[in-house]
Amino acid sequence: MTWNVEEIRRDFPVLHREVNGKPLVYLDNGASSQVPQLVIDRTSKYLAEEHSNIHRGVHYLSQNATTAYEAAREKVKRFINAPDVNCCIFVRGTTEGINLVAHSYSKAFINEGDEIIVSQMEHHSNIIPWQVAAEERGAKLVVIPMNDRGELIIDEYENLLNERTRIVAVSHVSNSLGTVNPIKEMIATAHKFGVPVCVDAAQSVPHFAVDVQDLDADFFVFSGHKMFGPTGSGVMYGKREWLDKMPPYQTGGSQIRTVSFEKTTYAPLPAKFEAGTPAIASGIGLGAAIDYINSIDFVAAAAHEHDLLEYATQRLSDIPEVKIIGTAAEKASVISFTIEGIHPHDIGTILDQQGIAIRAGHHCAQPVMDFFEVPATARASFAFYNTREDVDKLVDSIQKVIEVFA
Ligand code: C6P
Repeated sequence: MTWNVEEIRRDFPVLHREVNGKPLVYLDNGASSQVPQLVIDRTSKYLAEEHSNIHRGVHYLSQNATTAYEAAREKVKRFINAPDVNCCIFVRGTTEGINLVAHSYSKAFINEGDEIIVSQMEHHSNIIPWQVAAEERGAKLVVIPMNDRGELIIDEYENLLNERTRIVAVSHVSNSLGTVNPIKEMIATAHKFGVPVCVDAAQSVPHFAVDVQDLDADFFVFSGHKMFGPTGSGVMYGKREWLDKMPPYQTGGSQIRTVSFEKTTYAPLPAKFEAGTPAIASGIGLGAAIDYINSIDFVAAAAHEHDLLEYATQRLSDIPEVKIIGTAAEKASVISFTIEGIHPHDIGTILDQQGIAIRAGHHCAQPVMDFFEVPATARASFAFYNTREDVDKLVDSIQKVIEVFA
């Protein structure tokens, strides 16, 4: 099946607006992807007709909302092929999900002298929670290095694993470089040492199908707003063998079995990790985003994105002043680049005047910037609704930026 990008674009209302008097060219999907009408409609239907608190009401609306929210959890289960719906914990996003794992897992399993492995290309959300956990537990953070192309050095990773390693936390796809890590192999290697792996999947789920059982991931965390869903939605999947032994991250309403002033006992999964009223509309919206992904040809979408990546890489490589940061053999549709003598913020600002949205900055990955000895990069990140014409506009505008600064 060929990819009909024009038809797909009709599903996303925002793509048809103008910005600064120019048709919007949205190339900041790594930060947040756009939302299809289906998700907008489902979320507003909930807010207009179904809104109520969940898991606690005997009245019609509450039961209805509970059913819709739990149906979204079922969709999540099928989307990642989780073995058990109750191991899919709703969170506000990847950041909250990783904080949950780092806090709760480290309390149960990490002690003085233990080691936590992260990688050099991690987003701050997959560094700092582990750094804090290491400080609190007297453990050490160990870092998998990468090469000049922005690929993890797998031989070094294998050497870092040892009997002190308690967990590996690594991204599936790097947000700043686009690198797709060999996560299945990395998990298999960690498991030889009996070590679980927490996968930051924020940048993989929007681009290709995932299967947590095939990967054998112990924890798998992602955000709804990067996969065509609303902000405030996200998922932390964990294997039951770990989740059952981990203490709650937050405590309060909805997650208990019994409470007295002497002692509290906790509800079974998933409630144990879902204290308080959740982001109900966002969770239902995430379910609708999964419906949307299921309604399109996701394999053809990935092929289309790959074509955009190759085309953009080729066109940007033809500009001598442009340097692409991150040239891994396996990449998702993310291109970071610098232009000699021009700060990425200036690039981003001038492109914005042309209606082109990219991201400029350190992308919450300062260790990556340090490695490549740049303060920041400009980053174009593509989704399946982008076109070769978007790439042409990006390239033309970059040429103009270079002329302005010449
Ligand atoms: N990256 C980007 O522009 P939240 O903000 O919780 O939804 O996701 C955090 C996060 C964690 N891991 C990775 C790999 C990410 O890319 C992100 C978010 C955005 O690249 C905002 S910094």
